[in-house]
Amino acid sequence: MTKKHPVNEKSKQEQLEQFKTDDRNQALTTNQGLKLSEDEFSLKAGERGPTLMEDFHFREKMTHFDHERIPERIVHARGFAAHGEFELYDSLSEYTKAKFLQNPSVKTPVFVRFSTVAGSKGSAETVRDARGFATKFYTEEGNYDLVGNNIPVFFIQDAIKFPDLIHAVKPEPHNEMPQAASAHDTFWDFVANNQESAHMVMWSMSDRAIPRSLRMMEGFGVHTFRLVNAEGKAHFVKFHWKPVLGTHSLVWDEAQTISGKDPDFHRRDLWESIENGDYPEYELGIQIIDEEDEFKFDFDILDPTKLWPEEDIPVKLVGKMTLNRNVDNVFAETEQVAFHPGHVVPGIDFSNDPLLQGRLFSYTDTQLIRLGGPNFHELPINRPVCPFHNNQRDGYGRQTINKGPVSYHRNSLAANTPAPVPESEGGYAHYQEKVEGRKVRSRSESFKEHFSQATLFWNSMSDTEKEHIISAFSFELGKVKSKSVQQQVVDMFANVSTVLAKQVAQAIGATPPSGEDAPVTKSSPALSQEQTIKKPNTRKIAVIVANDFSGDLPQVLNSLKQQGIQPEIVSTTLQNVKGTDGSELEVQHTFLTSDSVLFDAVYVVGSASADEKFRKEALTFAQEAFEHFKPIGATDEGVKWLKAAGLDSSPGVVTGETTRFTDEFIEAISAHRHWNRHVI
Ligand code: HDE
Repeated sequence: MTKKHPVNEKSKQEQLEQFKTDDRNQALTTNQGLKLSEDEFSLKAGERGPTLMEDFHFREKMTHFDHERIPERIVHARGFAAHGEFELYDSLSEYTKAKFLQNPSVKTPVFVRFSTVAGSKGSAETVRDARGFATKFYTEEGNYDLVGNNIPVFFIQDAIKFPDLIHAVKPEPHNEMPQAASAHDTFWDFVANNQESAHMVMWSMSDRAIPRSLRMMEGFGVHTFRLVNAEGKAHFVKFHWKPVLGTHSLVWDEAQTISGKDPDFHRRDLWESIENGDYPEYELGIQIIDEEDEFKFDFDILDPTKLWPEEDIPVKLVGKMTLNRNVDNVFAETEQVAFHPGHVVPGIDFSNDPLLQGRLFSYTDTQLIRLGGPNFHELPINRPVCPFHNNQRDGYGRQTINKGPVSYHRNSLAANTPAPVPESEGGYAHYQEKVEGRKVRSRSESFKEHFSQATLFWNSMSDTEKEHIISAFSFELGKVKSKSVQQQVVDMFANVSTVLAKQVAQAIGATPPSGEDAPVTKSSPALSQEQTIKKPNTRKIAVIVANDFSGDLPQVLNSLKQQGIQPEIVSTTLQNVKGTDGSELEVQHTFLTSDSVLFDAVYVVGSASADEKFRKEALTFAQEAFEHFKPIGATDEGVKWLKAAGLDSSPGVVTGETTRFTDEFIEAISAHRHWNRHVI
């Protein structure tokens, strides 16, 4: 009988607890446990003399500090994570034998890391980029990692091109500019010369690349995987995460301002939501294709630049993930977590997607340099919750103390253990797909059509979404210096839509394409965010209040809170504001410390005694929110101010003159943006 590793018999949370330490109220010691009497002065030969070599305390402290940094991730460096759990709705035994997908009463602990792709570790979070959405399920059969993005397709079809893509999008090497941005020559040169990128570029130029919140974006496994059931029958599968709050975005001007006002906008939002008990939730969805139907589609299901339209292959919602616990230490957990698409469990297998196949190599390789050796699986955040035993030994930072003389297979001295487990008893056996072929460096003909789904995406957008895409291309290409690259991109995207290409050409001074778009034959409504779930929950409202506000205000704020809306008071100083009836409100922000871009809506209350400066500050908030198509409410003096500024009678602007003010304001907040507003 093998003895279980004691750590692994615990739940993930209990397991992590064992590694935690609270340094508060403890004596200060060296790492060897020696109590220290002093921590401010190095040991010197005389008060004004040189520091002595003998000062082991100084050397230990300084050496540790000197070595505190590890390499940031080559991609997805800027990330933030949280713990949670996954619950299944119904058994998926029809499709897979994965144990965590059998029993709805089992809760599987998860750790999810969200990230941007291109920016360095300290870069702003609301940049235009894909977002990583990586989930580690700590299952009883080992860790399963679903390492996805918030965009369902990718720029390239073969992993061998990944270094080229990333070199092109990262800051240009001669001057290391621009940070966390694709709006530069090398990225667009790559796009124009690697036209398989067309579909993903359409997504990157859309609102999907500037999510409002990590809680409000979809996740996609991107590749085609396989689910295999207990009878050995396989189905092709694509994985989806659907946010319960719907899929929502920022507008570009707002996103850029937030980058300066709060570069931590997304992590703050996630952190605060979890602290407030507004736990982010995502439903897991699967699309299934029978193996027999592999060739029934007008695209190759192994091509990662193609999605499976939801209208043709419905997404079945199979479970829900809830993120309910913030990390205790970002380095120990978020930074040291090591994801890998090859961390699978029995019942989940790969397809021959050449992008996926290459990823199966890259992720372990990158951890070796990033986490300093082959023992990263022993780090608390990476440990499975089930036992793990093998003949691997030693290496930097090894923590496990493996007992006994035997560390090889096959052996007789340890009765040939640790022993392989038959498939029937839970041993992983790769799906026996029949494969044969010549060794070739080439691409399948079925991968060579790059524009039909890019066009499907364009055709599925609302007019507003199309405008945003045109503006995004115009912005990005407007920053490109090479006229030739600009023209190449315009010519390339004429294959998607001449309407798009003509408008972009006009904006950047390139030659527009001739011709017209073919009539629309197909669209996929699921691709448009216009169709998404809209709720008022967790929307943050700036309530602009001065002393002598009307006594009704606390009641209005309570009604908003009952809908899950989060009003936060903004005023001139952080002193409490007082109402005419003597009530007081705590102020959370001042005009100096906050800005309308950090809120989902603005509610101008003011007061008759507020001065001119206050009125101007309040109107700056309202004006900016107006230009970002956000809901605006006004009561009391605020109504007069909005009227005088001409902001009162547009869609999504609700003033206290209506008797149903609170209800109408909640409706306006639930709509999120009012695109039919006329903004100059
Ligand atoms: Fe990754 N990717 N990737 N990627 N990826 C990494 O692994 C790579 C791709 C994704 O929060 C790296 O641990 C190759 C697609 C996420 O820790 C690295 C290719 C998708 C994360 C790597 C791809 C992803 C990574 C860098 C082309 C969506 C962050 C650090 C074949 C399905 C995980 C690390 C986290 C991270 C390689 C393409 C998602 C270098 C070679 C497609 C979410 O191994």
